[in-house]
Amino acid sequence: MPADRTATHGVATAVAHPNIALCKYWGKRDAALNLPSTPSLSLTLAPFRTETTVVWGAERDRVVFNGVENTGGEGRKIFATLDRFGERPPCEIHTGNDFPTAAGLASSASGFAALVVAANAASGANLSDVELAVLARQGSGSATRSLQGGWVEWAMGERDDGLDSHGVAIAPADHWDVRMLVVLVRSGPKEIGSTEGMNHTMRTSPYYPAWVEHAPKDVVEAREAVLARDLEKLGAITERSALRMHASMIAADPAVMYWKPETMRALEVVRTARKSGIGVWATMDAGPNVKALCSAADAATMAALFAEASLSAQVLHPGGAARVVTTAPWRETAR
Ligand code: 2P0
Repeated sequence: MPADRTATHGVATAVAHPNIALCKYWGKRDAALNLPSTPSLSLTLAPFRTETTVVWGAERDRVVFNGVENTGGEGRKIFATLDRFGERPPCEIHTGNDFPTAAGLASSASGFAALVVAANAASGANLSDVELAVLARQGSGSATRSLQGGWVEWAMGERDDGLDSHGVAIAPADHWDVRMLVVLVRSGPKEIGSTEGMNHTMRTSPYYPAWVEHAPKDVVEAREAVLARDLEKLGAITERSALRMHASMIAADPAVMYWKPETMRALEVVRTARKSGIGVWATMDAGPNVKALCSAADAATMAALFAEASLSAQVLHPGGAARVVTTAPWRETAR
């Protein structure tokens, strides 16, 4: 959906928070349009954030990531996303995360959400929220959920063109004051990227059809639990969605196995705490790190329990939508 007109020059900076799925996305029904095989449901989380500046009209296409020029292939998806805004001049992207990148902490979600919001402002394309959510999805599926704050559902959609498959807020960040603890087991990049991992699971796992069959019901029930602020119900769905997703990848041939010994240790802390009466449930993404969902009141106790097991946890809380923080008229600057 190229815009009719975009600016020749413009600069804008946007911020976005990552999101963690409570009901996971793992697999694509259309690879070209990046349409998912299942619906998913997530919580956008602060204070982790990506900040991205788009210079629309630069000497050449260039990406500077955390202060270092990116000369690898990662820029390809970024510029493909900018191409979808319509005819464009060369662009410079300055982007950075204040949390580990590509470690299963949803950096591509906040990254592509911040990118499309900044590009929309810098280019003057003035696309609607839905148009931006579709562009973010094409960049990286989970990014369509980081455009919105709080509790977000991403429908599979029914249309072949995918225009009905994008993140939609079901409740704002202040609807429910829960906490997500991130237990950082490894901060380096994951061994297998999400896209590759899910494509391989789709092709080779005999458990993949079962994953796809059961996921939609989880999303319906999770939505009800969010709206009713029923942590026990949401927690149970959250943990089983993550474990079923991992079961489908572990059953791939060869297995996609993100788990490390500390992963098991963190999961054991969660299970033991739950047996002792604390309302806490685990989730995991495409990496060995464990996230634990609990009430605001139990977050400090859970952080202490992880510390006792020699695991360090950061406490995140519901965060707001992706947003423009500054725009500036273009001017030539010395580089
Ligand atoms: C999720 N993940 O729902 C799931 C759970 C990882 C595990 O979305 O191929 O970077 O770019 O659409 O969004 C990570 O995959 O994948 C992801 P692409 P993406 O959060």
